[in-house]
Amino acid sequence: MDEILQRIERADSLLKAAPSRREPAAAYTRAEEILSEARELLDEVDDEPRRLRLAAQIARRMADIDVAVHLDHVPPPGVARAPTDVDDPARVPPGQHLTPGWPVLHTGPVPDGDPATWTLTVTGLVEQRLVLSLDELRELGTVRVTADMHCVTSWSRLDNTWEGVPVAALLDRAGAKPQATHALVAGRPAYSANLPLEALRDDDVLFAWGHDGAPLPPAHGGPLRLVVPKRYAWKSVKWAFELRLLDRDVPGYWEARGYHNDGDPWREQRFADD
Ligand SMILES: Nc1nc2c(c(=O)[nH]1)N[C@H]1C(S)=C(S)[C@@H](COP(=O)(O)O)O[C@H]1N2
Ligand SMILES: [Mo]
Repeated sequence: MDEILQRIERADSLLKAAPSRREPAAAYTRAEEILSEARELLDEVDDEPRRLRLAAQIARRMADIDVAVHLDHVPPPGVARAPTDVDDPARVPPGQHLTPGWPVLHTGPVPDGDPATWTLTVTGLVEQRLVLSLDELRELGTVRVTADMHCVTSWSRLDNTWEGVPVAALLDRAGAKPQATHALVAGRPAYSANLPLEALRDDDVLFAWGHDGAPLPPAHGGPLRLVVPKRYAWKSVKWAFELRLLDRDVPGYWEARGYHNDGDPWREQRFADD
């Protein structure tokens, strides 16, 4: 515990001093290393609520570092500018700012995803387990949804037009068993996010293969990603390969590492201790 708190304190003093340093990037990199060490030590904390609180403190600082050094708010080549001149509080959740670009954020390498062989498995508490190709997903009913994307690191990208299949259509096809209440969506290389089935049934929640009229770029989760516009973007699992229905809520990758379990941007549910 103390070793974790000591590292958080050291990271804080580095982060505080970083902007006035001659080489701020070096200070951020060092702080990131120290916070990674702290995160590894979390496994030794047995008290689960305390572990999650510490994880939230670490995750919050890591998100600040992402904003300070990793996020380039210029649209990369081939990505259309998203609107940034919107000043409507009903459109921009608290604490968010608009970016014209589309930052790429994920852990691990971008997996090799051949659209011709990619499959999505619907399993767990279902009447019928499904393994569907992209063509089979399309046949279930293609829709387009225009929605905003809100990342917990504080950028929002407005007006994304997603093309995909509603998760509700998949749930209807597979048949959720009566005891199924939640789901875990898994993505490559080793990622997941949890949601209540009710949230997945929302009509803006899709497994998407298209974005703004083009195939979803590999860096953004192509060939297939989950899109959950009403939650922070970490719930929008890229390179999605499995939807597993459960009779309980099982935390996903970030939910186990200090992010909020629900992640509603309008309520600023960023971290586990918010
Ligand atoms: N498979 C996978 N999906 C993922 C992630 C990841 O690490 N792996 N990161 C999530 C996070 S934290 C964010 S903010 C969004 C970013 O999506 P983007 O890169 O298309 O902007 O993807 C989410 N989906
Ligand atoms: Mo994120």
